[in-house]
Amino acid sequence: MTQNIRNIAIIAHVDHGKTTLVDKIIHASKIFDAHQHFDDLILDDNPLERERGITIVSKNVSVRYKDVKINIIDTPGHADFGGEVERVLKLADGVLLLVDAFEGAMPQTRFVLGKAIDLGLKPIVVVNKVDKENCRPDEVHEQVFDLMFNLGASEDQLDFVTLYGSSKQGWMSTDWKHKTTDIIPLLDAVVASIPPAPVLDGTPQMQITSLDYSSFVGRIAIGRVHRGTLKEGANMSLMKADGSVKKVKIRELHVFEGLGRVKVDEVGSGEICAVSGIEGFDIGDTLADADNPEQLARISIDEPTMNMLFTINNSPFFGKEGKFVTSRHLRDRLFKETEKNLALRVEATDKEDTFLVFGRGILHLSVLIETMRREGYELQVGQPQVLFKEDEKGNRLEPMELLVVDVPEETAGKVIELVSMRKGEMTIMEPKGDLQHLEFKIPSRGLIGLRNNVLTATAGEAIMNHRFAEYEEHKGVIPGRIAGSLISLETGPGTAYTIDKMQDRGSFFVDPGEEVYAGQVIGEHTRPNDLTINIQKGKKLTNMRASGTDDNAKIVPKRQFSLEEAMEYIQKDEYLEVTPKSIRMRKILLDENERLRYAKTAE
Ligand SMILES: Nc1nc2c(ncn2[C@@H]2O[C@H](COP(=O)(O)OP(=O)(O)OP(=O)(O)O)[C@@H](O)[C@H]2O)c(=O)[nH]1
Ligand SMILES: [Mg+2]
Repeated sequence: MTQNIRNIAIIAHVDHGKTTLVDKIIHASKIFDAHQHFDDLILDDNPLERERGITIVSKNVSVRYKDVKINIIDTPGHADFGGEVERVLKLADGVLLLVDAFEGAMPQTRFVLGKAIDLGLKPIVVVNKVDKENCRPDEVHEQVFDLMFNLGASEDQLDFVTLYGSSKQGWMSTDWKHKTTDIIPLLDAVVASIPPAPVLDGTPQMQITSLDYSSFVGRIAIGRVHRGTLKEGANMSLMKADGSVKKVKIRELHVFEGLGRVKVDEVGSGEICAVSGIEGFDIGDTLADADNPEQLARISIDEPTMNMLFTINNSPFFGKEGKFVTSRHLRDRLFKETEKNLALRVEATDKEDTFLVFGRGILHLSVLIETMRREGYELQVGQPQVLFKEDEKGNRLEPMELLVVDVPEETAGKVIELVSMRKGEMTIMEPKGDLQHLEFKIPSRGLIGLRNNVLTATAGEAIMNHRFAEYEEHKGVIPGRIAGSLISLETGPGTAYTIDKMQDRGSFFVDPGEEVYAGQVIGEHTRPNDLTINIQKGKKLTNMRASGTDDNAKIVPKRQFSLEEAMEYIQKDEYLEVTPKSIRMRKILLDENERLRYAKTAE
């Protein structure tokens, strides 16, 4: 059985068009194989991915072109999921590096390309989105070449093929000025320049690089058969990190075909497959011969950089909207998540209803929170905390990030000021089209809440991207949110009359008539201190009048927060209350006197 396989991973910065391209490749392959049929060609298939337009988990698909099977791994571009990309690169012999023809190489491009170069993978560069106005394909091509050179690419890697085109319009070409009608030039390049997966003979070996979960068969191990052949029903050895070897048995084998999977009896060296029936595996384990097991070099999983406290909802409004509200529910759900969410870690605390959840960033954690609230959970989370480390001398180290901001020239000064206040140091400032391109190194702590401020200062024009760089010596105190909170003194709906009267105190997060509780954060104070106010008193009946009354007319609409914005907004002494229908901010201590007492003892 000689197989002709190409294994490629598609990598890029977030939004540069990976998933769109994979969709188009699948479309195109239909022409070559009449036996395959497809349903909806939407690869980002979970509801959160669709809504946000981002890929959260990588996916395997496969197409046949000429007599070659091309396994394609679509990867997420957001930095929070970078660890996932690093792992799945192990499945590939080559990468398609996509770069936006206007934006050029961005932080995540550098990161993923660096990993691919280190692993010795052969790249094909796709300068995408050449349909965009003001794009600069030639400049971007040169930039990618320089980047690869600086990343230490070999002669062979530097000798890469470049294609230009538009995933969205579904065409690729070796010359961006000569538009084609399809993406065939790309498939031709893959077949010609990506090395075929080598077929290695010997006892079977497969490293488990990712996993899938099915409620019927449980956890499914995904990996590439490195050597030999895997057979259905075969007894195997599972080789663990601690050196132990477990006897396991392959229940079923699947390979990827189109958007789906097909069951097969055996899988040969070089092919990517999904194995069910393996109990107790971890990522990085090797599935090897039953009698003569040999381990493959382990892969490491990204360490978390951030944690958040998760606790049950104990606000006065608890249990009104959710189905799952007890600490038992919360515990089970969180630990279940760790079975498939590899970069996530959950630790119990000395309080039965409180857990520390460790993740790779705000987005990583917010995806979990959002998923839970959709499933019917109620919970509260605390302010996200970055994780510090100590070096051998006992110095405190903190995570630093590379921050890139593209911003109209007239607001660049404001951005630099905001970032500097948070201990960010500018490393690059250069023009990029009509924009200024700024690069900084900034403590991860300083990034929390920065986006809100930068967007306000630039009237929403700034494009911000960041990713973890390294740990460095702690940079000292960073000023937090400058404004204090407006806190409700009482429970009940706020009246238009009082909210109107208090407009000069700050901006509100609630509308007149909205139920609030004592201790809830209902707005942002114009001054640095917290202010507890009564918004329920006076002229209650005015609420009953039709909107458009004098009181209502003058009231600024409430400020709305997305889940992530709210996570970045809350302070140390505040919680975010999350239910299927609501996101509220609150003081951990709801009672004003208790807060005052606590503040005294803290002094
Ligand atoms: N103008 C233009 N837009 C494109 C092109 N390719 C993709 N897009 C758009 O860019 C956005 C992001 O595309 P995706 O394919 O989801 O990007 P991605 O790289 O998979 O993003 P992540 O998975 O989140 O990293 C979508 O709105 C696409 O419609 C292109 O060639 N030209
Ligand atoms: Mg995608």
